[in-house]
Amino acid sequence: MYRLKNSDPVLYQIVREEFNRQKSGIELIASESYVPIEIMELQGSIFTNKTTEGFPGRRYFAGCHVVDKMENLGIERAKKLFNAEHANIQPHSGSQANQAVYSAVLQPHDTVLGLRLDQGGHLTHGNRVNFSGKIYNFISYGLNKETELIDYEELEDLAIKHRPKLIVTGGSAYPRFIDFKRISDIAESIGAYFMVDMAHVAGLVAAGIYPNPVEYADFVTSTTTKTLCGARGGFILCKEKYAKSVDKGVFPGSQGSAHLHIMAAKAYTFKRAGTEEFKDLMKQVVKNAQKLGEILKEYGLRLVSGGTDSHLLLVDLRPKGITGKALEEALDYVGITVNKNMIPFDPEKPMITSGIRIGTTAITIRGAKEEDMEEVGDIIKEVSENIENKNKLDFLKGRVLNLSKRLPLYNGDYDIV
Ligand code: DSN
Repeated sequence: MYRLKNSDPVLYQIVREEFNRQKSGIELIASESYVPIEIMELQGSIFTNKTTEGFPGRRYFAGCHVVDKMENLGIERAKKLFNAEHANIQPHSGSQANQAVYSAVLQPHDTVLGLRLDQGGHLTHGNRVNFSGKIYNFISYGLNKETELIDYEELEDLAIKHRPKLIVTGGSAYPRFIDFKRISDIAESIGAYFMVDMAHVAGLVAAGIYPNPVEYADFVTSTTTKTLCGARGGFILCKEKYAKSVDKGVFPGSQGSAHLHIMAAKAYTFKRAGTEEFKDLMKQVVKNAQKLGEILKEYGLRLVSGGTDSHLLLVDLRPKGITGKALEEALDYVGITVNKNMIPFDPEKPMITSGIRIGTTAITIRGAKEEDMEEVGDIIKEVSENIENKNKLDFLKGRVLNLSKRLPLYNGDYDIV
């Protein structure tokens, strides 16, 4: 970044500061990953100069014969990876992918069922402060209080009672497999569309270690970040019969020009996620999450639903009498990044919470194995017991730094100069 260094040294220093933060810390935010360097190259590529609207072969701008090739390549790769009939890879984010499907099949005030945000869902699944909850009549379903799994019976009762036009599932803090077939059957029985937001688990789906929702859903939305470990954007998969309405829902329904530099990075993401190396990575991600879960349980914390089938753990901190906010801050101080998170039926407010959400994608990309999870788990335990003890936290900072050195970011093969 020598040009930036000369032309904007202030911004250059901020980039370096973030690089150092990422290098020297341990990242456990469940929606994060470290992208391959090729993704950064493509996101910073000359495709950023090109403006276009429409789809390959049907553009509103000239000079698109090259970007058409690139978009078609990305579409074909996405379809192949997930065994889908149609793919739209233009959504700028997961939220925009969801907005585009809603725009494709719903009218304002239509009724939709979605998983509650505070029980694992996502803002765009009908939260009242989000566009989804403002424009559409979302009815929320939740989890069974005992099992902390989706309450499929409640979902079915709500579906029969409210006759939604669309049922949405998937979310940001649900550690377990979702029974897509069961929800698909419910949707079919009342003539509703069925949409799965697989953003968190898309990499696991690509690797064949999480059920593929494409088999059951009319629409599948996702990001290419998170477990797919790629570009910062979104995409939609659907059956061929919905291709036209989904494309229209994206453009002109909810977006204007495409972000071609990000799209190129998505095309790379889909190729890489089909490799054996990626499958092995995803298997290790889940093994690491399960190992860390065991360690935290042994320490006396409670895992929502008892464990995980994925990259994600939702940890109930109440057995140790601490809040999500306090532990998030103390872990951040020592260099471990997590996010405070509501647990199901949480008595605390969203800015405090009784839980934290932990994901193992990023640390696994750095080469972490089960034995490293023992160290991570032990540091989390020590931090939990010493939240107010600055001297002890300062000591633990050293352990985090050692671990981060043992697991160098990009194998130490990337620098900003
Ligand atoms: N939905 C947020 C998360 O899961 O962290 C951001 O993608």
